[in-house]
Amino acid sequence: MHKKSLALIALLASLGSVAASASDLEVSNAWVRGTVPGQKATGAFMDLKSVEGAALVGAASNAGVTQVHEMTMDGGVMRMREAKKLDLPAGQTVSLKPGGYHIMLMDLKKPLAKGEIVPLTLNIQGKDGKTTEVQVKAEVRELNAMPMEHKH
Ligand SMILES: [Cu+2]
Repeated sequence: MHKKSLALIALLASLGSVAASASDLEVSNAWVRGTVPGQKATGAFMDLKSVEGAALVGAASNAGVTQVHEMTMDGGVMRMREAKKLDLPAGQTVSLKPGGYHIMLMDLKKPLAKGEIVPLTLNIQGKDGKTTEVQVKAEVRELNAMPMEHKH
């Protein structure tokens, strides 16, 4: 039963008839915080809006190791950890921003200078449970565009 439905999904995908769910997602204001030489990690930020409702379940980039992160308070200290799933409720803008959810770029292959474009791939799970890839081009902004860390 399970195997059969997987085969059907593969067939539909190969026919190109399930390509629509990616266009359900609007991505705006995508940017990456610039880095200085030797800095190995930074964040990517953007606004996401799903018409039908969806979830962000992963991200990828050639810039380095890429993860979706969430910020949590742990005994008064802000920490971040990988988020397996970020819900995107229908019609609501969900902002990835410094101090909140973000896409973490780690083990950077090279510094990211202002004005560069970093291509990102978002893995978006639609209401139907299928995951599609959404391509985003994020512009690198200056290092001090917005502080990433919360200081207490
Ligand atoms: Cu992070």
